[in-house]
Amino acid sequence: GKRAFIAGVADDNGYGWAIAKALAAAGAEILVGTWVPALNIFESSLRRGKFDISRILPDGSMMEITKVYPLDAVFDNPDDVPEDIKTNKRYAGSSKWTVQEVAESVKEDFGSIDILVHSLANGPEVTKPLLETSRNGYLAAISASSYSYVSLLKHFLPILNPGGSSISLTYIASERIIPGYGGGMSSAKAALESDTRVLAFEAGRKRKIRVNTISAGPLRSRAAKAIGF
Ligand code: ZID
Repeated sequence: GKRAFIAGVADDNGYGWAIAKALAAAGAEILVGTWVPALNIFESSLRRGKFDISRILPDGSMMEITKVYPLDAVFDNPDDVPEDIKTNKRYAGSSKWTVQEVAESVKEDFGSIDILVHSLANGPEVTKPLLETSRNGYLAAISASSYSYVSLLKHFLPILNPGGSSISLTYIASERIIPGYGGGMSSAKAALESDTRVLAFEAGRKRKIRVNTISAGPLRSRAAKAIGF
């Protein structure tokens, strides 16, 4: 069977969860990466059975998540982590959650994966029009929503089995004007789409890994509600 790592699952409402279920239904083993600040509530909800109905697969069995890894995809390695995050209560309770460390942990635990899914985005100023977006807000959107994918693929590439596949989720606001998708999120998705082409070329040549992005339709995830979509 195939093994999948899905980055960006913190509840049962988003694309990451739905993709995990589809892959589980197709027989894949499921590993997920959960944003550090959301980890406790996700793990306790899982344990308490809050997602049990959502875990039911078409054949009546339940999706098993083999392991949940804490992840913050805006940090590549411990040297990148600023002091205020290191000492933040929600982060100090977990360890090895930078992208490089998560890839190393997955390698230690399982050796390799076949499928890498990026289902995460964050734009702190998403509700602001681009004209009112600060430099920091714009760069944060790009860091969390675009470079996070470059970094994930870079660090997981050595443990992605040749013939494997990687996908991310994008949004058509990259190509067309969609008021309300601000804060540099439209720019971040444009970067993600361009990077997908370049990374498909590079990862295809380097390790025979396919790289695609899917332009998603509307789904009332936590992230979508935050924008009022
Ligand atoms: P979600 O909240 O379930 O997933 C986002 C996840 O990212 C959450 O679990 C966060 O905890 C996690 N996260 C945030 N920052 C970090 C970080 N630094 N490190 C690690 N994890 C982090 O929301 P979702 O399922 O909507 O989002 C998944 C992907 O789908 C994102 O790339 C979205 O941009 C993309 N997407 C979603 C929608 C949608 O409707 N939900 C659309 C397009 C793309 C869309 O906005 N019409 C109107 C709107 C849309 C489509 C059509």
